[in-house]
Amino acid sequence: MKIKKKLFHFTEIVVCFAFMAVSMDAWGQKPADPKATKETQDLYDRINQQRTKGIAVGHQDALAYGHGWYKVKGNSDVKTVTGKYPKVIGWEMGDVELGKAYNLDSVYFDDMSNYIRDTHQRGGITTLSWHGNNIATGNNAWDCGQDTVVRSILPNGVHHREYLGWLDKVADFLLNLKDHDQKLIPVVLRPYHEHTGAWFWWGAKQCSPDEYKNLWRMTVDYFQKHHDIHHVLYCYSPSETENEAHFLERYPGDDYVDLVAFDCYVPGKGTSDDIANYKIAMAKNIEIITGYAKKSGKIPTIGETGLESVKDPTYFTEVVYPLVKGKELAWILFWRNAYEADKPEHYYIPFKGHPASIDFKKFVNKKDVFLVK
Ligand code: BMA
Repeated sequence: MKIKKKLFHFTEIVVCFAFMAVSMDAWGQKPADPKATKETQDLYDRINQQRTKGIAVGHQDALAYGHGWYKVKGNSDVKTVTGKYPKVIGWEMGDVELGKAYNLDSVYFDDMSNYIRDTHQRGGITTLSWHGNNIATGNNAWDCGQDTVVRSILPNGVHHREYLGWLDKVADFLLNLKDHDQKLIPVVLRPYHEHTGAWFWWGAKQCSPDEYKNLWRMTVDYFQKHHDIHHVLYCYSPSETENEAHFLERYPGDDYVDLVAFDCYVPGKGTSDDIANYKIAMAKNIEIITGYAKKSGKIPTIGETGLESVKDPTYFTEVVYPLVKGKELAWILFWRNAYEADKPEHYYIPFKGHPASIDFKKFVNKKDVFLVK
């Protein structure tokens, strides 16, 4: 009897360890790139731990400009309101492929590299998007009138060679991101985003699922094999999708992705009906990405979101927080606070004195919401 009891305990322990091993494995624990640098593995671990502690707050272009200001050293609209910096900062590389000194929103790439270094030193995380131009027409990323651009970029396409030249420029920028010890700063790249929509040349009406997957794989392979870039984690971020099958329709594969995300904004003018629809869309898409994350071991995060002009003064605590609380999402990135005089209403984080700033402070003071000093 006694012996039997002991055996039972032993079996229990074995089963328990086996279960732990399987569940740990399911969370990946490793970047998809087998040659990822140690710093990249560290970043991956930090992001993976972040999601278990709570959600980090991100803001696009946070250090370069904000509502009513441009290039003021040490400034950030998040900091003015809360006293701290966003833990995640998004940057945009559009126009780097043309060899320009500044991006499509007039942020100098040299400044961007310095801001990325500052963020890294502060223990923050950098995520990069790329609204690359339409190589076939010479217009911007939003020129989506053709359904042949992606095909023309892929191997044997008429623009293939020229496009590799564009990727070289992106690679140069990535390889220039170094800390004070000349070590490459690991970053999260979120290329060809919102592709389930049809407003960019890589969108759902502009290329087939296979063409999209091949574009993604070609880009990652070129960075890793031709440029030896191993300090990048890749984030797959469609716009809203209907279900997991839709989410995965253009997914390039687990070997090419580290984080799974989606972009979703409050639609229309931000009325209460629009906010109600946003809540439904957010809840559904959070379920899709966290569900897939659990199966695949990828890290779930919110690629882009926001309510333009933050018209609802309790948007952060009453709308966002209940949606993200306890969902194990690594971060939520709010879109930019434009500085341009002709875009006074284009902002997603309240600035000092804004009616939603008190609510934003309450949001960031929650114990499971994170900024950095
Ligand atoms: C859009 C707007 C544009 C901007 C672009 C790329 O959502 O904010 O004004 O140029 O993103 O950052």
